[in-house]
Formats: sequence, structure tokens, C-alpha cells
Amino acid sequence: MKVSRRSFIVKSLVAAIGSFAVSGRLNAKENIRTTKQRLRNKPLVLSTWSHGIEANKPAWDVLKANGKAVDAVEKGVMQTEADPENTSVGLGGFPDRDGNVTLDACIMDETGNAGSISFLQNIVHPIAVARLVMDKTPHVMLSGKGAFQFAIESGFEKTDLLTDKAKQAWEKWRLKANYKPVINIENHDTIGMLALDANGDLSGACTTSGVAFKMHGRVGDSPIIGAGMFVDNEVGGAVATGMGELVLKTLGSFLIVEFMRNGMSPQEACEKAIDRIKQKLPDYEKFQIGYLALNKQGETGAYSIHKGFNYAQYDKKGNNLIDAEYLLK
Ligand code: SD4
Repeated sequence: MKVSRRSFIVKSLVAAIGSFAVSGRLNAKENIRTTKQRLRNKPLVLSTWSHGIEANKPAWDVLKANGKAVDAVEKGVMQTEADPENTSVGLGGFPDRDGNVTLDACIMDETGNAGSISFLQNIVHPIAVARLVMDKTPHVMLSGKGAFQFAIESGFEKTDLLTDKAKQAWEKWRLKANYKPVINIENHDTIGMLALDANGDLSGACTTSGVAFKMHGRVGDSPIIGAGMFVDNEVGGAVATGMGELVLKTLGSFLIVEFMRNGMSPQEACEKAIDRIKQKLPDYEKFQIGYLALNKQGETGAYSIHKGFNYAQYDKKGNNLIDAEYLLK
């Protein structure tokens, strides 16, 4: 049969379109999956307060090189831990009422594995110690002398964390020695960080020297898995900052993740967790709490009791500082 050049071209075109249509066809399940993938805002890193802008940068470097979220959050918060200007995290953190800088930190990865240290002294990077607790021990949490011993045995150096600036602030505070732990709205520096990597996996980290001039031995929410931070790779993650006692009493980060599991957006979940504090803790107006949340699709949320909480979000749109919505207007 003689095939004209024209009909050959038309037939080839039809065949090509047909084969494209076949290979491009998706079943319903696949369609849902690819739609979700397309919607996902990833990679993404989210962290508390304006120092989050700087902390997000090393985290983003890990994420954009297709690195793991858990490595991103560890690297990210280490930036803040080493900053002597930050008076509530790591080096330069304000001491307790007796002049000791004591640190709390935790980390959680996409497998649900978690590591934490509390009441750790003289180590610049508590988050890296928490990571080792997670990766190298059968435990979740080490505290005080035992955490320090583990850090030294793991090769960390003993460092005096009390800077002149923090010492001066403590000496000034001692003149009145008001032991009441009041967290005012401007005086928060704890860094909590959540990340979603290119692979779609979530991790979180939180690190702090806690409430300034606290009682010696006081441990806050930040190293407690489920209070200061929680991640469930099927759902999302949350971190807290502010007066840890309120977060501990309501298990805020776990609560937010459970709210998201039940269908709430990260924003709704943060608002609902602040509402829980309002319902349960009568003196909540005296304190600031800020929550951040991130879900598996890369949607984010933030909410606080008072005005003044902000957070840094680094994604395809860049590294931006965003003011959170708040309860008490
Ligand atoms: C604590 N939640 O130790 C921490 C303090 C904090 O911003 O977040 N400050 O209670």
C-alpha cells in the first residue's frame, strides 16, 4: 500500500499523541499523590524569632543540597547556640539565679527517633549532644552531670558559657533578686526549628538556656519531647517558645500535631493550642507563648498569646521574617 507523505506524518502524529496520552495517564490514587506532591512547598525551614533568619541559612544550605531535614535543623540551631549576642540560647545565655548557664535541647527525626538533654552546663552545642543521645544511645534523654559526662566522652569541649554581657545582666538582676520568672513579651530567644526536606521528610529541633535567672535545676519545656517540640512524619511538626511551664502543663507541641492529624491546618492547630492554655491556665495573660507548626504539605502556622512573636520561613520564596497572629488584641 502506498502511503502518502502527508498521511504518514498525520499517522505518526496521532501515534505519538496516543502514546503520550497512555504514558501520561494516572489512576485516581496516583493522581491524588502527584497533586499533593505538586502542592508541597518543599524544601522549607521554619524557626522562631528574628534570629531564625540567620539560623535558617545553614539549614537551607543542607536542604537545597537535598540533605536530610534532621541535619538541617541541627546545623540551623547550632548557628544560634554559638552566637554570644543571643541571651537565651547556648553561649551567652542568661544564667540561673545562682549564676550557672544551664541548657535544654531536643531533636526529633523523620523516623520518630528523638534525643534530648536537660540541665547541661559548659557545652556550646547542646543540640549536637541531643543528636548523639538520639543516634548513639538506647535512651531519649540525658540530664545534668550525666549529660555533661556523655558530651565530654563524645569529644565535646568544656567551655565557660557565661559571657561578660550575661554576667553583668545577672549582677544587675541580683540587686533586686526578684525570683519570680516573668517572661516579658520582648525577652524571648529560644530557637525552635522545623524542616521539610526535598524528600518530603520532617524533623525538628529546639534549644535554649531557658528562662533567665530561673531556680537552679529548673528544666523547661524545650527538652521535653511533645512539649517544646514534636514531629510525626505522617502529619507534621510543632515547636514552642515562651514560658515553658504553660507549654509543659498542656503538652503543646504534641497537642498541635494531634490537632493536625485530626484535619486542622497548622494555623488552626496553633490557635487551638493557645486556646487550650487560655481554657486551662487562669494566669495565662501574664506570659507569652508562641507556637509554630508545619505540616507534610509544607503549610505553616504560627500563633501567640501576646503581640510580638515572629518567625523566619525559608522556602522557594526566600528567607522571610513574618509576624505571627496573636490572641490578646
Ligand atoms: C523555657 N521555653 O525554658 C523556654 C524559654 C523560651 O523564649 O522559650 N524563651 O521555658
